[in-house]
Amino acid sequence: MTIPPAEPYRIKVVEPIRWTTREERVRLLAEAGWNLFRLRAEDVTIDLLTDSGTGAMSDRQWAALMVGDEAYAGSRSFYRLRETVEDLFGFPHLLPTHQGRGAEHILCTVLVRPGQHVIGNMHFDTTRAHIEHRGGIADDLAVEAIHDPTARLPFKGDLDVVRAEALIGDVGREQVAFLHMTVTCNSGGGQPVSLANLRAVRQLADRYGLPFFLDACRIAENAFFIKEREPGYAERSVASIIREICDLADGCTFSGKKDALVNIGGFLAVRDPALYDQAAPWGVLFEGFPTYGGLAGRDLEAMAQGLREVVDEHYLAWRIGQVRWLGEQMLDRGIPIVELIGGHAVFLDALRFLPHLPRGQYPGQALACALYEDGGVRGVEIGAVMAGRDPLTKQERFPRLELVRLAIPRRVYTQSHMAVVADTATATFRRRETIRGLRIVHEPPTLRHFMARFEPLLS
Ligand code: P61
Repeated sequence: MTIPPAEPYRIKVVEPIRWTTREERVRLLAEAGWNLFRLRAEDVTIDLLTDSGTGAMSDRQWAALMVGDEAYAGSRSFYRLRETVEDLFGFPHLLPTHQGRGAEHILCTVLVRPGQHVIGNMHFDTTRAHIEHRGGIADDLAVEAIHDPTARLPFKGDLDVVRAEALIGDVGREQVAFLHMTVTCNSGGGQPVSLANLRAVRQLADRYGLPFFLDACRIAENAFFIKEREPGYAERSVASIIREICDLADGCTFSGKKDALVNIGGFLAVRDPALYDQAAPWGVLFEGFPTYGGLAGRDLEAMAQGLREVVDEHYLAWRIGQVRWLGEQMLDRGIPIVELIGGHAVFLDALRFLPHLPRGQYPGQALACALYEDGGVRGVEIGAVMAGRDPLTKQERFPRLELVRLAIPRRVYTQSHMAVVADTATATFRRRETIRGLRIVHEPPTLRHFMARFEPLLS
């Protein structure tokens, strides 16, 4: 697949960004308690906090907003979205939701009973929270290589099917609610899942009579990797690969804020009409009537149009190529990152970047703050601060990986912005020995990632 030589779009509307000075940023960091979630977005020059809901819509999506049908029941826009989802994914029954977690809420309400396991490669944190909210247990059973940032393997998002089957054997089939594969695997570094593995997951589901769902929010990016890396798929269209993935599953939860190229929206899509009938009343309760699901008719239109655009292979080649280009710049300069480079983000390895900082001084958080100080670039810590404390023992949890994610919004930043990010990371890397650890000065009882305040240690 050839990557277009420049952005495969031109810019019709612009949004100014603000360049700040280092002195300002040092002051702003102190005011925010060294927690980048507490910054005002206008004080960030290049915002790589998330690729979720931060993409740019196309002229056709903006035009689609105008034809949104705002009927409470039976909106034309709902039917358009349903047709699009059925066309692309093959799931005929659709419940729109305000975003991905709304779909997780409905699915877990219907399928998870207290004490049951939901087995996946690596559950995203909202999925895990919804499973646990129902009294369930979320098991992350991706292949071992996903924990090794230096393992250069093509499909590190795959499920370890042997361990998954052993777990089913241990707890008993009745104690498993469903299998859930996140494509690409966000929490594991945006790593793709292979079709061979998804087929094995389907066989596992069939052996035990278990439902199998996808978290499909980055499915187009995953399909692109399959085309690039999996033998036999080079000549296949991304759209047909998406369909082949979905044909293996019973349905999907979906956050439209990623691969549907919209700022808000999501859905639950299922194959089985009986499951739809069970889910729809919960949809009404949590989200809204089943033909709008907490969204405006115009949002449904924009999502339908976005799904049609995301399978454009020039777009996808550029998108994945842009993330890869940024990662390769880092590698060329000796900066430690998670390899292979994933689909939506470059993940800096804070433990190798700042080996002088002990885990208890939050090297990921310190590195994220240093990048902001050096260039106004905002990423997000994915490490001990995010993991928080064990709910029972209240002890801090130190996950095996301590990362800073630089997630690239879709169609928003140009190549020269990416060059600024690479230069900023290089400047931070050059002064890495001067970067101090942090200590927490305020810690809320839950969700400290968003609200905690820190202070740099003196030495
Ligand atoms: C992100 F820190 N992702 O990556 P919703 N599944 C998957 C996701 O990546 C995902 C959702 C489901 C976000 C946003 C985010 O604590 C956080 O539409 C694979 O956001 O409900 C979201 O989709 C949920 C970041 C969300 C967070 C919650 O940045």
